Amino acid sequence: MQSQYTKIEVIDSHTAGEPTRLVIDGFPDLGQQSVAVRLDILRNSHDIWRRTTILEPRGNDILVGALLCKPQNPAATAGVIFFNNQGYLGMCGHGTIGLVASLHFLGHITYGNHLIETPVGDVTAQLHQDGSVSIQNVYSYRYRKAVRVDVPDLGTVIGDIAWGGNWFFLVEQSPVAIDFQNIKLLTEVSLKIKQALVDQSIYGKDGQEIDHIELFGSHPNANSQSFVLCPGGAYDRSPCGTGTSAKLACLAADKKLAAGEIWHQASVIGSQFQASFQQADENGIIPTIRGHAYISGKNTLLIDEQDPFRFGISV
Ligand code: PYC
Repeated sequence: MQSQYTKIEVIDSHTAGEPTRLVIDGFPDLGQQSVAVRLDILRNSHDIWRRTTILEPRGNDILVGALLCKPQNPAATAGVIFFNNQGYLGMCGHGTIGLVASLHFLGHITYGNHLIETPVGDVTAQLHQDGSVSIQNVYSYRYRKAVRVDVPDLGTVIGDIAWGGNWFFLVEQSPVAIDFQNIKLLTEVSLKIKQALVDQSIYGKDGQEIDHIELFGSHPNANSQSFVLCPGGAYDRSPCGTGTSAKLACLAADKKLAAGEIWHQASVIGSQFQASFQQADENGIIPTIRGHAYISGKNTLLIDEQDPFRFGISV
């Protein structure tokens, strides 16, 4: 019997090692409302498309999906909805850099500034002549300082809670050295901290789940090196754009970094973002994150109606 295929068109890229799969065609029409509303429609009525695109056998746990959307604002270049193996993200820094690089690869945009609509607010992206991209992220702030959490096998861990487009628990002194050799241990420790936050009812503002854990250490050629645990249990290969934004919010609150000063944030694999901020008000900042994305594929995903795993492998 001849197979019938449904198709999804994607551009794959990676930003500082962290992959982004930009969906340019093939998802259902989500309407013309804000991307925040369209995210809810995708989550509640069409989640199968996320799973099909991102889960094995077509995707994997580290892949971040980005659905290209027509923006509401005629002055904006694009709207975007980010998703991963577990669900949806408010904002994604590496993914926005990947989006801009992919739109440039497709010939849809030129160098300069681009307004991008995300579910948690508008961001501005600047595509530089050298191919790097700067993202002026959403308003970022530290919500709570030096929060104590009791973690089984680790004891008391102290961290800040901050918003950078997603919620982060930031541990200044990682209990495990930030080293590529320690990925398994860093992941285990971060998962324990994440679970302890839930068990001890420690949340972001308005009871929102803290779904990213960030551990920090020193680095010989950067201001800091981090390990970032993403919501689905994978670690971020990049220094994490929203995580670096949360970090800047804490540095600004502690007056350890001045507005306009450059901060070099290294990831656990050694890739780097350059970051700085403008003070927005007494509580928060507007961060700018600069990085480079590389195109790694221009693909048509095929969904064979006879394939028992066509909608992805999940529990
Ligand atoms: O770069 O913001 C980011 C990010 C979030 C999750 C993975 N990367």
